[in-house]
Amino acid sequence: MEKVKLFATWSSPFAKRVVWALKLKGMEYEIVYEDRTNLSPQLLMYNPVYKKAPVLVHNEVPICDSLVILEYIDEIWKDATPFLPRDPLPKANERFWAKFGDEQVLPAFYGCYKKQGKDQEEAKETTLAHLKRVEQLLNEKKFLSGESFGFLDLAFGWLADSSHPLEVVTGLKLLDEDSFPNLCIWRDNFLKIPAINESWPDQETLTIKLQKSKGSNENNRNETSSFAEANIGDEGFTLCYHFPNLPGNKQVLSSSDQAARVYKNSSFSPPPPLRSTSIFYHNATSFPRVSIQQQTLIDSQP
Ligand SMILES: N[C@@H](CCC(=O)N[C@@H](CS)C(=O)NCC(=O)O)C(=O)O
Repeated sequence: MEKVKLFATWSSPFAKRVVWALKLKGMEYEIVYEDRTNLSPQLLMYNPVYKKAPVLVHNEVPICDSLVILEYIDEIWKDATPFLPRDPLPKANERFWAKFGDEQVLPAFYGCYKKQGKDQEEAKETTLAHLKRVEQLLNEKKFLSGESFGFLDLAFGWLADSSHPLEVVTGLKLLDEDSFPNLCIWRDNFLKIPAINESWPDQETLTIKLQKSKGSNENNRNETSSFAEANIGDEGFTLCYHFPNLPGNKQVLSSSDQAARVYKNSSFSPPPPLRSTSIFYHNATSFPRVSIQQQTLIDSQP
């Protein structure tokens, strides 16, 4: 009996591709969520070199680094839904672009989210230049790997999955239909694949998560206080924001154009293994500047 365990941080672009791969192969697996800021001793034991998640543990043996894990999964469970071509040349080509995605496109894209002002402008320019290359690579193919979904689509899956939430949070439109028509169609095709569509987190939850961690990073502490609660389910977490100072309204949207799935009942009590922490969240657009002083969550930053 195969024993497959994945150590992952919640909503990580690297972890998600492994989850998608396992689902596409139809594998049963157990997932252990790691807190990025406080990785477990077990994770550190399994990945002593980089000390990062994800790590796949197959029959007690760890495999590290998400792109390496994808190839491993493809080779071990080769009968179901192959990801990489057998021919060495297209295979090398997919590996090359996957590396480009992780080393160039992903840091630039997330840089737009993490940076401000001039630095953000520079990150945007770099991102758009990289995206142009990916747009050309895609040409009019349905998938980055060709006419059927493959390794390169998994490698770039974070772009389909996170681009819209990142755009909502930053207010920057990066992947627009006029400049990147092929990529926009690809994003739609990607998100329609059942194994991906059914996986966490959904777009709305991811937006809330990114909004929250951006607010937390920005450390806006001097505003009207309020509080939020979170509920953790198998598919991620949902937040409920309470704004007692807003007339007649104790539940609000959590970001400019995305509604939190709100819990009406403020007597909500979180199930284990939640832990409490204080974070500060700045809702920049929909509401007056507000900080959230209490939040209950399990979390790991991507
Ligand atoms: N190249 C690695 C990157 C993994 C990575 O950056 N993981 C982050 C979470 S998204 C992490 O574990 N960070 C912990 C830390 O930096 O201490 C991969 O593809 O697996």
